[in-house]
Amino acid sequence: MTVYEFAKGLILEAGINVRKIMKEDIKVETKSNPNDLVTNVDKATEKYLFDNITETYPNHLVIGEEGHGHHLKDEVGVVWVIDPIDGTLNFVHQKENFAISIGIYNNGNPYAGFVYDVMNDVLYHAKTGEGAYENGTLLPKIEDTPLKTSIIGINPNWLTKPRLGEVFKPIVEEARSARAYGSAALEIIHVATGKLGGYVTPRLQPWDFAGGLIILNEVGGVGTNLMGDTLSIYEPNSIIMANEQLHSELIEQHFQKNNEIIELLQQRLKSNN
Ligand code: 2AM
Ligand code: CA
Repeated sequence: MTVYEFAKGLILEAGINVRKIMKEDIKVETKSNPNDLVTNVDKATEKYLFDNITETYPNHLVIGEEGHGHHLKDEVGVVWVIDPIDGTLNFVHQKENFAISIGIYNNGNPYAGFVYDVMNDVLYHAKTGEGAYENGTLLPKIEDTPLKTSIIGINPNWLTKPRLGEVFKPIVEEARSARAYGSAALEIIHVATGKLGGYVTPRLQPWDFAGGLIILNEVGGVGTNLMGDTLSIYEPNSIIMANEQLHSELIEQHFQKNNEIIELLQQRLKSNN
């Protein structure tokens, strides 16, 4: 069995377990602040993924959100970047609109990405160079769109921030409209399926974007930080995921114009890391 086939089976099994345990009892705890939640399901699912990966492949490394993973800086070899539940607030409040996300990198190169929309039982998956799939169906390449006819994915909370609001408000004003789905992995998938032209956010952790980015790249989409730099799976970053045309337009017409604010944001991301 290839690593790709193993990962595909594993994420589907993890989803079955999530659907089972969430019917019983969801125990919610807070992390860094009252709105930063984690549940017994996040923890159990990360442990399930971590144990299965490391038992099957003892030399593979894992980066995960809830503490089971290794703490890596730039290791060589195979690295799995996993989020057991992406969209924990949706998981707790809505019992839907959340995903399990896995990105697998080999010596820093993208190998395969998986985002499992658990409640809809839809698995998005891609092996680098072989296209992206929604369950068994090959996804077409996404189309270029200018901002004025695009729907943008953005969390409205960012518009309330004094300096970042200055950067993001004109984007929302110029776009056809804006949407917030509450799971970064699924927002990236919505870009990969053409439902959104792009998704922007000032801060994501690697496990929020690692799987989705590989899928998006396979359909011709582009993912970078807000300065247009390549993303690393070893550090948090600001994020733009979009079709190629919209990506260039947002970088050139919006983010470069605000380079002082964006540079400050990048410095903060580095110092908090
Ligand atoms: P999570 O549910 O795995 O924590 C919500 O807008 C999206 O952003 C979710 O994908 C959520 O991931 C992620 N997120 C929430 N708070 C975050 C933070 N402080 N830094 C980075 N990502 C965050
Ligand atoms: Ca998570």
